Amino acid sequence: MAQNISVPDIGDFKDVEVIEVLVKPGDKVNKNDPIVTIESDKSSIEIPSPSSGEIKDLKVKIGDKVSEGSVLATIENGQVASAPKEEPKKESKERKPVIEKSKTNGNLTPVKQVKKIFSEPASKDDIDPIETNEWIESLNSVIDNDGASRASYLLNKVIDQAYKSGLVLPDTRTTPYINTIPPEAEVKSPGDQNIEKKIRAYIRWNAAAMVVKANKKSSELGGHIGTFASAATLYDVGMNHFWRAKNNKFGGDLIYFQGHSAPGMYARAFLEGRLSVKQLDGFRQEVNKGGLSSYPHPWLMPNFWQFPTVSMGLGAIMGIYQARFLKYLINRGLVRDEGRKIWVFLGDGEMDEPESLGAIGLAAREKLDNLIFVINCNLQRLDGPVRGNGKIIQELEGSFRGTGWNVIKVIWGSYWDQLLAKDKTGLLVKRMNECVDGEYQAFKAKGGSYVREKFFGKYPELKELISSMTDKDIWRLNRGGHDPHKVYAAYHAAMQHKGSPTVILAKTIKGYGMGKSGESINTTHQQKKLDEKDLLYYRDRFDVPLTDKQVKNIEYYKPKEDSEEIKYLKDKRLKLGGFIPERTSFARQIKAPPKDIFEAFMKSTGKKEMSTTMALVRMLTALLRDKNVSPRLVPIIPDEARTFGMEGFFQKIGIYAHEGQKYEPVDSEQLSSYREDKSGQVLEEGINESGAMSSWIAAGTSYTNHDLEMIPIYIFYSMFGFQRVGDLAWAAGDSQARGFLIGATAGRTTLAGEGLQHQDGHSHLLSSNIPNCVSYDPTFAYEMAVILRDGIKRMHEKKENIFYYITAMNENYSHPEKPKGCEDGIIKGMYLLRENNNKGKTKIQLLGSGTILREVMSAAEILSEEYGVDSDIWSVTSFNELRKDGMKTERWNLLNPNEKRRKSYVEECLEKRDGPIIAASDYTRSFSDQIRPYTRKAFYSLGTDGYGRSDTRKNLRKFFEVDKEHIVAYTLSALAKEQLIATTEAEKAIKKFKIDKNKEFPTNL
Ligand SMILES: Cc1ncc(C[n+]2csc(CCOP(=O)(O)OP(=O)(O)O)c2C)c(N)n1
Ligand SMILES: [Mg+2]
Repeated sequence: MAQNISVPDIGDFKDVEVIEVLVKPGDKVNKNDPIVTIESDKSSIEIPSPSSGEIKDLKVKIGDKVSEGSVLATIENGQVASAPKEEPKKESKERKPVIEKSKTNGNLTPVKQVKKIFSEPASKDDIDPIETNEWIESLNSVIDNDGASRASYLLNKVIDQAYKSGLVLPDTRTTPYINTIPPEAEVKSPGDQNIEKKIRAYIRWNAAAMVVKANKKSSELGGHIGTFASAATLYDVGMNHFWRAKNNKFGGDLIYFQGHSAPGMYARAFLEGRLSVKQLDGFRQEVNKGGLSSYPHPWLMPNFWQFPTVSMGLGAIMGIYQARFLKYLINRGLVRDEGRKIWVFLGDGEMDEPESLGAIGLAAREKLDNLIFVINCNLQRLDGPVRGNGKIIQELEGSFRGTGWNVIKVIWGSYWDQLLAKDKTGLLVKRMNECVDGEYQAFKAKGGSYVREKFFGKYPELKELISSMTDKDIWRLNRGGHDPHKVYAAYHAAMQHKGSPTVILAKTIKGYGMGKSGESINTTHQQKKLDEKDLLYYRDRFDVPLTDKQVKNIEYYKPKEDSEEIKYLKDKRLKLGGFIPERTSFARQIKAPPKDIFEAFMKSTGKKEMSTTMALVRMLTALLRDKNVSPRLVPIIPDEARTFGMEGFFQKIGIYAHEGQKYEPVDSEQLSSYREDKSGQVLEEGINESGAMSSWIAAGTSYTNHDLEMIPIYIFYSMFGFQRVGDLAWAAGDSQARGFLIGATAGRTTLAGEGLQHQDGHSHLLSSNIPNCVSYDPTFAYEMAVILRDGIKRMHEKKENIFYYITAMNENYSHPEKPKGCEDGIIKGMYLLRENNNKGKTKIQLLGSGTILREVMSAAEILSEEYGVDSDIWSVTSFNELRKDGMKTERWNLLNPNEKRRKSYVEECLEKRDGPIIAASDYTRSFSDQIRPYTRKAFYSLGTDGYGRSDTRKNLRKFFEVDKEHIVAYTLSALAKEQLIATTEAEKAIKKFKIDKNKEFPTNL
């Protein structure tokens, strides 16, 4: 007797279209054979036959709309005919992924519950296809009976045995070019697909409209449409279902948005009512208040953006260290483990940056299962394909799997599921595997018939497989990253995964929906103009309810507040705790330590010599005694603790190690023994300045990301600081990171033996370019102490959004007592250290900074004793700070021609002092030259321009002409030039100190 085959429970869907009828009357079908395919949103579902039998009647045709219970066909001889309610239950019971503990490794999750192993078609290498099939069948039977973990265990055992027997092992870096999660293991989205589809369409439209509008105003303004167009689904599924905002109950997930997808985030915030039309209209017009920044810049939009990501690669490394820092805070007991996640969105082209992949090993090693990378693999970057001749997804899979990440590939959308299931030859996967990205890009640019010929056409069996599909059907075969169901399932799996970080490799189409104007073509990236025709196409493609006139006016679309879309969108965010992105801080200040904490450094060290690095380390030790400051200090070192004399910290506060210490250290008896600890405080980063800097940024922004003010102190070779990680330092400024960067072993001549690559003569100039970086080059311990305490006070007590760069040297010398009342001058950048007035004759103003100040002091003695020249000696702690003050003052004077002229601090210091100025430092002349315009006096600078080289300190200072002898000779010459002494005096000195007038300028040597 014929029985009905009906549509089973398909969730929230109603009136979904039949897009394929896969059987005809008279066909014999087996249980689970597909009968029809129905389409909802951009996902398709195949309806399987609930039993075996012969199809009698077809009740539907392509184009019909069906809902749960609709009869599709009748079947005869079926043991069980249609049982829409019960049968799926049985199905779901059968298909329920077996969640077992892995017997081989901890990496298996339900998503790995494969139901099918694709066997390749019999090839000439297969000498016994029947035996091959038996192996595959037995594996399938293990999967069915004991689950995937057991199957995986057995496979691993077989592989181990093969290895022992000396067999060549298969290359298992990559898996077939299909989705990691098979359809039957996908967790279904609970969302209302129809509403979500609409919301997504409006966001897409508004994002594009915003860019096009800005460009109508001026082509200078720029913007990107294609990137967000390719990533809209990836963001929307996260926003609707996964990303939990910060509120008073939860710390919030942290999302690093792909920089140039920013228009999409603004477009959503507009629907959420967080941004106005006026603000959208102000995209990339920020000079007047209220505009929107081109990319995520917390500096420019401090209540909105959290992470600057647009410099390719930095998001990846900063995200990894962010996840690590969160674990650090948890393991140190400073924040609760709430299961917060760090999501990092990246472009596939961006993955070529060394910073993108450079730290993935750390993420795996540290088992950062709070970290999820989503790589938007639209196969294109700016100029063209990312890997025209290869497959970026496979390449990245190999890299990430190789380091131990959980990899989830989301390559194909639901439309492909039934094709893959129908393909019994395995040829479809074979074809998917063999096509390169250059071809995949063309498939999406050239249409259905092209795909039929070029993709399916290669094998007759595949052509046959799609013979009943129209070109339009073929064109509709979607990519995983555009299928909200596939994306949901992947995100869900990533959220559940334990023990390692997850990367989701989502295949998308660049410029998705842009049609001829920019879909999947090489110029997509820079497409920022859409003409009327393009805009109308875009509207139609996504069904945006705007009239032609509204489209021509490039109006934004926002449904009414009480519309189901807006209600839905807001409700989803409400359930997830609030809006994202949003930048806030509820951190409490850290009370600066009492003034006397550094008392010991205010006194003379007498005969005892030490370097400023040593002094600094002692200060840190003192800070570790302050109960407010101590727990918040985050010392960060890239494998140079011993160089800086910080090995004592190992025992004292421990080195952070998420697994504690599994060995007895070789030096366990020593006080400085290498102690690793789960709650260790020191971040010992290894030889990894970019990683250390990323850790520093994470700690320096903890006040906003974790509402916990921390004091990171990152100590590095000054030459491997700004020069090496300059872009991260820039991002730190943008992020408003607070903390200390210590450029140790600083100076061109102070670090004597190390040579050209180590000797830094310009880091202060690099730091001076970062607007919110305050930098100092102190000479004496008391200066360092005053600066350090002031820094803690300004940044961590008063919460100023600045960070400090302080240089510390490794030259040992004795330190004098702090002169009275110089604190203010130390902080402003210069103070009078000493006056030599004994002869009461010609006078010179001598300015010195860092280690060269001591050469200046010696020179002053010689000048006084041997040449009768008096001097004032100024310790310049910061030429950079002096310049800032000078610039501001000069600007004010120019703006106020009628007002009484103001004096810069430099001018105030020097105006009543006689004689020309000689300024010397261990940095290039441009460092001290910065204050030249504000001194209003004859000014001569001495510095270390040129490449460093190894030699003794004395020889180096002679070479760069910053030793006391050169300072004396040049001073006398300057006085002669100013006609304050006879030229013969200068000539005599030059001769006396054997200064070679014919020596080349050091920059040429
Ligand atoms: C360090 C750096 N170099 C170059 C750029 C300029 N740039 C911006 S986007 C882009 C292409 C990005 O391609 P991809 O990462 O694949 O992202 P998609 O737009 O395709 O999603 C380039 C080169 C940049 N922003 N940062
Ligand atoms: Mg790309």
